[in-house]
Amino acid sequence: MKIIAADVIVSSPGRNFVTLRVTTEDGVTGLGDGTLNGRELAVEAYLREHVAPLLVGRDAGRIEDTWQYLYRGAYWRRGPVTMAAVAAVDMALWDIKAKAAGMPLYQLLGGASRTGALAYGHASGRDVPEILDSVRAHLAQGYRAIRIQSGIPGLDSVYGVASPAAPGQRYDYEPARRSQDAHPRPPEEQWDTRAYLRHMPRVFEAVREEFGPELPLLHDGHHRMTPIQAARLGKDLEPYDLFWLEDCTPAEDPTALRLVRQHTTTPLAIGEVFNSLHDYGPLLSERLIDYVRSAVTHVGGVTAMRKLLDLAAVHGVKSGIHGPTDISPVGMAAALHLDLAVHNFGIQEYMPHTERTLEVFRTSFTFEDGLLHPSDTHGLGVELDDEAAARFPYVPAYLPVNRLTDGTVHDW
Ligand code: EZ4
Ligand code: CO
Repeated sequence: MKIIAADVIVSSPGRNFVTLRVTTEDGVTGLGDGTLNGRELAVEAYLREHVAPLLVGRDAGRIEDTWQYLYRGAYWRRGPVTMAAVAAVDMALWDIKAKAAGMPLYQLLGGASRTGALAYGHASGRDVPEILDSVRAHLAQGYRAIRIQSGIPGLDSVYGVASPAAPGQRYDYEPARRSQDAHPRPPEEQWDTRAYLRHMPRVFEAVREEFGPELPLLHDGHHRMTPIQAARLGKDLEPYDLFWLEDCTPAEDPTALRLVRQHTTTPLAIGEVFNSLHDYGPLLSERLIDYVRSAVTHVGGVTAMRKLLDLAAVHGVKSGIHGPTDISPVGMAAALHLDLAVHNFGIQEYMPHTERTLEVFRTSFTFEDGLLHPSDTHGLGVELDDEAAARFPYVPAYLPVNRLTDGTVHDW
């Protein structure tokens, strides 16, 4: 089945998404997600200028060969822009293969290993009463596992804390700030690690006191601690039995986790900013983490994610696929097919997309009783409405930059 077209669609139904649509001579189409938060137009240009022309005329069925051709064949391999582009192609080709086979993708990946994928939701608040309300609201929506992020006394705005919802509105969290300015600057947030380290154990103490020992609780450190600070937080949170502590140190130095691991039994997760299996370095072979956090969209697609999860399985490490709203519904669907199929599934991050996003992306996956299911629709199970997409053109939007209270730039 020859590829006759590869079109890039950038749309902004509430936030920006980069989608690749591959069309074959038989009229079968496949979608892939190449969204890279705040750098969408770089992926668009990479796909349009350097990848799409290579796809036309290729056999859509040769997924592994196409992956290797785009990865190894480019000489300049890896990097977030390149790998998001490779991922978009890879997802689209798996979508086509599964549609042509008349199956949902998870069947091609070995079939279902479970009835659904345990999802975690995102509770947050500026203070403990707001957090407890947010946890209650998530439990009422059916979530069976919950991430907790908290405001820090003395800091105005902190990663992961949603602004309180207006009456009747959803409690949304979206870190990339949109601007109609053609060349906007990223917004800035403030940070103080010592204040954070003092405050978080109190937050988890209050949540456990209110909701008991059963509920799986997660927390994201978002790359802000030094190894010794992360070791201390892991230790201080041990009484509250976290499901995981995510991204406790900056991810570019995987060896930092050796020190953290020596000090705490709090399970560790890392990898959302990784764009290659090789970024994990010794993390898997030395068993320095418990969950891999890569996104299908950023690690190079279904092909790369399957290899990563198989390598993780060899070392007893489980999946925790990244699933914020900056992963499009296409990337989310790809994650759900893998979640259903692989043996070493751990948990799936889930932040529902807005109504507006779902006008552009027609999804079929379901969320029921805390479990996600990709549905039995053939392929990935997501289609893109071109007319709706055209109504939402690109809007510049950037993630925040973080500064310490003295002005020093810090990891966000
Ligand atoms: O900040 O996806 O675990 N989830 C996260 C996300 C990331 C955003 C960055 O684009 O850390 O909220
Ligand atoms: Co994270």
